[in-house]
Amino acid sequence: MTDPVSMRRDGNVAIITIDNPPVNALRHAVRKGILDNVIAARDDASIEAIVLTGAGRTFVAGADITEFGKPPQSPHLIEVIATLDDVKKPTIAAVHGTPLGGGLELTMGCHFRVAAPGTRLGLPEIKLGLIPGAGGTQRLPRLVGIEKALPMILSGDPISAKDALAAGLVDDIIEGDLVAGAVKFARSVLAAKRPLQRVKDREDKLEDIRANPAKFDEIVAQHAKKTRGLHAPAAAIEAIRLTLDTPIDEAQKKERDLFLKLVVGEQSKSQRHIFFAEREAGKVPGIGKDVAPREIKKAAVIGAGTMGGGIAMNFANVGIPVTIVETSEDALKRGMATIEKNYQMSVQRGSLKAEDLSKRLALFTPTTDLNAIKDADIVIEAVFENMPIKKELFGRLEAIAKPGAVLATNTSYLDVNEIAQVTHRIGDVVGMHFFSPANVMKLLEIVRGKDTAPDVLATAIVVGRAIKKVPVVVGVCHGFVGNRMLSARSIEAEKLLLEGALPQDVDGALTEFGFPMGPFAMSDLAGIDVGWRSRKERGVRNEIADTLAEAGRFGQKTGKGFYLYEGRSARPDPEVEKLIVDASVRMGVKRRQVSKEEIIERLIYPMVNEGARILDEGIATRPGDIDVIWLYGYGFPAWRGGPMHWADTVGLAKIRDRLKELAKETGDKRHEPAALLNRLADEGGTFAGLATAKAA
Ligand code: T1G
Repeated sequence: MTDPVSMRRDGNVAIITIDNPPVNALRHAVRKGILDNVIAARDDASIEAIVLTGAGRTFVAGADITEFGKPPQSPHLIEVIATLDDVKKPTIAAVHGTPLGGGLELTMGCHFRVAAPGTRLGLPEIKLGLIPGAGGTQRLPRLVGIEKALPMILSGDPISAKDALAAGLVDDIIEGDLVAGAVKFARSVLAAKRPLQRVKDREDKLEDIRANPAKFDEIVAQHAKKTRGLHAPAAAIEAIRLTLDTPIDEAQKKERDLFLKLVVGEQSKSQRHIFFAEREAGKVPGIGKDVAPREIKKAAVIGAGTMGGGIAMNFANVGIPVTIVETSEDALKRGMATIEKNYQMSVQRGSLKAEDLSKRLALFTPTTDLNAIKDADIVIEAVFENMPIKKELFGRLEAIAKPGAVLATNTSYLDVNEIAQVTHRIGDVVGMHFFSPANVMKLLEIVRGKDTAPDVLATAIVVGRAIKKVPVVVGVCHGFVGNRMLSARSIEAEKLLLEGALPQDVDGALTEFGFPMGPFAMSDLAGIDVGWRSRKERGVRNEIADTLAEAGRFGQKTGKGFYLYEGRSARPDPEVEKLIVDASVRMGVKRRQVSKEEIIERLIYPMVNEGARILDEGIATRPGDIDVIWLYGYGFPAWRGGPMHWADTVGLAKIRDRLKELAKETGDKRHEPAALLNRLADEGGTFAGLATAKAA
């Protein structure tokens, strides 16, 4: 392993370069290398200035998250920064790519920071359930002020180099050769004999708020979103508040204590689990970098309804021209009108510039002629969830699409293998299951047919990432992974209503758990009639939801469903309570008090059980894949890490035993513990341990 940090000279300027691919994370050897080289340059009288920079695609992107949870090794980052603080020669951090977290904190040990255009700078620790732990909460406010620093730290979102220059986080933007520009900047500092003020000594941007500390709480009120039981935001605010009245050395110690408490907490462990699980989810065993994805320059979407329109928007949003096909001019016009309305809303919200609206729409080629997809590199169908309709369409696509085009179905639960069988290019067929609204939800289930070609699978993953989704590869079964587990939860939710709970009890328990909304509010949003029609087609009945639908209570779209609506605000409806009580009588179920704890157990344990079966059947590769699906597809709270990670924290034996009881109490075979769950529970194992075993 070559040294991850090296130093060369350009005349009287030392250039210290960090080279630790892929993101120059600050693992122990990197911290030690920086420290040794800074000390060497500091003590070398012939060196008059120091430039600190990173090789590869980015400056330091943070502490090495894989080191958390292991015993911290000196030199700690805070020691490296303290050594930089005391260098009496000009120190200049020359950054590019994504100087984040500890990487940005490292630069704030230098007198100056210069950035390449396009650099994005931030403190994303909050996204890992942490706070900056090496001075960031004290130094960023000293450079940019509390009004800018607090929202940056609470959101964890990076800012552009331009924004950073305006805010005072960087001192210059260097066009062209970054290092040469930084050396030139260093020489200009020397020539001008510019005063060298340490970031830690800068107080000017704190004067106003120190004189008017009430302003701090106003800023907090503006930016502290509903954190629903999250620990890191509160800790971040507590740390930043120290800038008002606590000397920085003491404040940095308190910041460190807050950080160390968070880093061993379940919430941060869960969020760090998701960070890595999300990256693992797109890796398919046996499909390495040697499998080249097909090039996608042009897309086509069949169907301009809610899903088709949303899917097409994803391509236009990243500049990929997309042909969108409907069966009639009317349907096409309606679809394009919805797309245009969505973009207009984005312009109003400021996420799309008005002048870009027409450019974005120009990327669409709306048509009723299916032949227009003949030169598309990928064709995604989003027509009715009906097997004969999909088969007929794929038969036609087969004759029109160009050789090598990826043929994807957006089906949410139908058998991709059966669809593929109607074509002679079954290797080109794959499932790309988007979640509604398709232009918003980040999850993309990539459904691997038994004959899907490796390069087609690789292409679907690369395209998924390119259109800013989180792709997870799943196998073929009814409902794949997400919806299969959702149906386990929905069955229990309906049974809980019959047994004594009300919609607001069930939804309330799940929102308190951390979901953005519960199953009944979700049904009202999606439309109770959607499930009702599908159940009628399949000859199954859901007593309460179908009774509501038969009463014309479809949910938000009819102003009433499980709840009564005034606009989007929902409130419980005594009529629904009566309807539920009558249903219990009809079904001969004696109503009783149902506790919050029981609701959570009854809703999530069966999901975990179904997840274990899914792993046993190889429908999902890793437990983390299931966690990522539930986070990005259904809003499972990141600070609980997803259903399988959460199950590990509850204890698999406890879950297994409760499921066994339920199976006995209810006679419902679905509660029989899955073989994998039984095995892990018996061994005292965890789902996480399973992933590691697989990886080994
Ligand atoms: N530590 C360890 N590995 C990391 C890493 C990190 N900080 N960041 C990325 N990786 C790995 C990642 O797992 C993947 O591995 C590969 O690098 C490429 O990442 C003290 C305590 C920088 C914007 O939170 O946001 O500093 O899958 O696929 O899409 O106060 O990575 O290839 O094996 O994401 O180009 C703060 C986290 C840490 C930044 C690049 N920093 N990283 O995105 O590539 S806490 C962060 C990112 C901290 C201090 C605190 C992104 C990226 P593999 P990638 P990318």
